[in-house]
Amino acid sequence: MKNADIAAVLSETGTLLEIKGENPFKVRAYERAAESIRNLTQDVAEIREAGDLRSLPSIGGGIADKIAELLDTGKCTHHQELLSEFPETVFDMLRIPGVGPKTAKTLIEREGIASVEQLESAARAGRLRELPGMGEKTEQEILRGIAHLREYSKRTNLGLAWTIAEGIMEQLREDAPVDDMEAAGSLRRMKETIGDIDILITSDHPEAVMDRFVGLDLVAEILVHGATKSSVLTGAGVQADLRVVPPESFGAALQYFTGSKEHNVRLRDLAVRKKIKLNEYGVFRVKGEREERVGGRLEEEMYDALGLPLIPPELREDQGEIEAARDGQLPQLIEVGDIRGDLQMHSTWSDGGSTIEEMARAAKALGYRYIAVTDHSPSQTVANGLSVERLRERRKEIAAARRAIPGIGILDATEVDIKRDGSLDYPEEVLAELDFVVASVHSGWKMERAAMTERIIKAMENPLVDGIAHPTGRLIGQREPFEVDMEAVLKAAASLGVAMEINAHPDRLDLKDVHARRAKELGVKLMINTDAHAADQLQLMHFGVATARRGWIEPGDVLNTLPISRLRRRRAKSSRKRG
Ligand code: DGT
Ligand code: CA
Ligand code: CA
Ligand code: ZN
Repeated sequence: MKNADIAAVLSETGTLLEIKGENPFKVRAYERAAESIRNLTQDVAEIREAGDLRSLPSIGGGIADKIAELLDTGKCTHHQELLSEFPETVFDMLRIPGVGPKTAKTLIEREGIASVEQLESAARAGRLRELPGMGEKTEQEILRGIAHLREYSKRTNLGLAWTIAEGIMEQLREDAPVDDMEAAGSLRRMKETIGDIDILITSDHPEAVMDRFVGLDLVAEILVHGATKSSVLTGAGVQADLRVVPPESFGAALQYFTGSKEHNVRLRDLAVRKKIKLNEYGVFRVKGEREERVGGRLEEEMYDALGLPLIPPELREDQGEIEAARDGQLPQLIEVGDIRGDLQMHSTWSDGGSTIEEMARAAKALGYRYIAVTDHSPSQTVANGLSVERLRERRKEIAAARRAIPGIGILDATEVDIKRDGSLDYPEEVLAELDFVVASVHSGWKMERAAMTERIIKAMENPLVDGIAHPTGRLIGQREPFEVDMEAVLKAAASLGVAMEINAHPDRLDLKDVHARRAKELGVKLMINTDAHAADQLQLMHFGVATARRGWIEPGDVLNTLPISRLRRRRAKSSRKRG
């Protein structure tokens, strides 16, 4: 059993106990244990063999026994018993924004609701407003939540789709006769959600590759098994299409199947006017009745035939990239190699799974020159936020890590909570002691738009704030962004010189691509950070960089492409100027 599966069982146990109205400490213990397992970088099974599960953070005796049972049998009796007490769809209901354990309990016990469909019709019929703790507003919220969920459940988050596609390609590369292989479609464009995975290959033995593909372990259902195209449904519910194309058409097919459809339609219009024909087989010059093939092996040849430079896949959305290419105005997009440091991460001091030293070593191995350790502030009690005393205490460990690991700068930093009134969760003199401060909203999601906007801008006006983390608070497919006047926030960021984060975690990608692009237009500096809660999550940076690329961002727009000396100078200047 993988760590993620064990964490899921523990977290479900906590949720079911909460619905039952069990002791909150017990509920919390399961949630913490799940979080602790999720953040581990080592397999739980290995840890158990090496010693005692109880040595893990937040794992007590009772839970350790349940983990052992899971490792031995793949099941946990306690979890199974709890599951049997509730309708099978209880977790579907809980995924609806606006339905928490308390609401679920009321719905199940009072109304006998056992599915999302039943919930929807009850809400439509106005049957929920009479229930304790609910009202017409809750009813509307639930209906909106259901609609939102339906919209997102058709698509998969980029992070999951990426992992699945990499897994497929790795296995095919290992034991199938493939030559060229490339993921196309929205995945290559790095869209935040993916409808299906499209993989293209060339091969001398297409049937063998197809057989291997439909026989992969992760395949739950075979939709099509053909000689040149196969489609499967993976266990995670994501569809993957595999196409075999002739080598001389690989570039043409890659261009065609990368899309977007809108981008391709524009290209083909352009081609027609130049008496050129583009399709998934190649690019052809039309001479009367005859067509002369001018390319198709390489993707560049497709653009070259139109007199255009190759347009990076992330830009292919028909958002001005064709005009920019024509005018020689394509941006020099940022790359992962331009990033010199990661400016948001959590250590074991708050809710992270790795020590400061482990984070620093991992970052150094990635080639970074610095990191900012941004543990949470006190009001984040659930995330073990640091009191002023503990924040100062942490400084000793930072100093020790600096001595132990030369060659990487460790910024003594925080992710400080922006309170409801826009004030910050640490006093000024404490913020002034730090090397770097990002501020963010973690509470009061449902504030009015104007109030939320004012709240964030007030935080930015504090000269000790360097940047705003995950500026809209969204969790893709799980939680809507909060209401905020993004234009006003970005304008304030530009004039105050506060950086806006592109949070690289694939469930966040916040700012999103279009907001990043607008930020750049307004002259806002961005920072691309992983918000890693364990050392291995530092590798999520490329999702943030891809989102930045989709926002036309260049290295010069991004704070963490600068050397650390410039960051320090910037902070000193900003607090002098404004303070
Ligand atoms: P998705 O899967 O919904 O996230 O988005 P895509 O872009 O991956 O779309 P998909 O999988 O339907 O098709 C892959 C690419 O193939 C698409 O981006 C462009 C190309 N394509 C597919 N169907 C058409 C079409 O009817 N017309 C044109 N021009 N291109 C198409
Ligand atoms: Ca696709
Ligand atoms: Ca497709
Ligand atoms: Zn945060």
